[in-house]
Amino acid sequence: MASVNYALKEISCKIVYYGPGMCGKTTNLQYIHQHTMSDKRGNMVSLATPGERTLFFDFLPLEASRIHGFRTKFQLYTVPGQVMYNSTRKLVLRGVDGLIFVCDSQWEKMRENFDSFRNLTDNLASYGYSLETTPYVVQYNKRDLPNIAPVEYLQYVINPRQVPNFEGIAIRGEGVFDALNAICSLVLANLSEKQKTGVA
Ligand SMILES: Nc1nc2c(ncn2[C@@H]2O[C@H](COP(=O)(O)OP(=O)(O)OP(=O)(O)O)[C@@H](O)[C@H]2O)c(=O)[nH]1
Ligand SMILES: [Mg+2]
Repeated sequence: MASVNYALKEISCKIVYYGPGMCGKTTNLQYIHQHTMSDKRGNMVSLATPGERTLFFDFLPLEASRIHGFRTKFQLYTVPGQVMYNSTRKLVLRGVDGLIFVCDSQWEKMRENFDSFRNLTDNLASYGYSLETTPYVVQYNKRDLPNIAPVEYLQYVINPRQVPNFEGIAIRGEGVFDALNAICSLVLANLSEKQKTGVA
């Protein structure tokens, strides 16, 4: 969970990109890395197979502006989408503060999207977390491809809770910062609410 260091006046939050294999999670992080001022980010660490599939995770630390005098840091992670790496996905979720669920918009990926979303729910539950209490947004990626489902359909299948959703073309950066900004705001609002009620 988010850590607040009063001595250093620093808040640190963990954001995880989740979704099926090849939906574009790593591509989101690469775009953010390439389009963030170097003094606002650390190095991106990617542990990938030779075929560029995420093997363990990607990691990118970012620094946002000060809020009430506190330096705000976001640690961005991706999970490996391949079904066989579930124990790693579970590990990456530990201590998550907010999620971006990345969907592959292509019709033929619908089952994988759905299974990945269910897998996310199960893995959160193994820590006693849930999507009721963990802020998340949805990014419908690959909107540039020809065989894609309409957003209304994706909303029906993946997003019955109607959380904020964004169309994305991560290879061109479309929808990448929209989704990131939205989840960062939700995470900070959630943290502030928890502090007020004394939960955090
Ligand atoms: N056409 C298109 N291709 C995309 C888009 N986003 C990502 N890709 C491509 O999809 C492939 C997989 O992207 P990754 O970002 O590696 O996918 P991932 O979700 O990290 O996959 P895993 O690490 O296996 O879970 C790459 O070839 C990307 O260039 C997009 O918006 N449109
Ligand atoms: Mg990846």
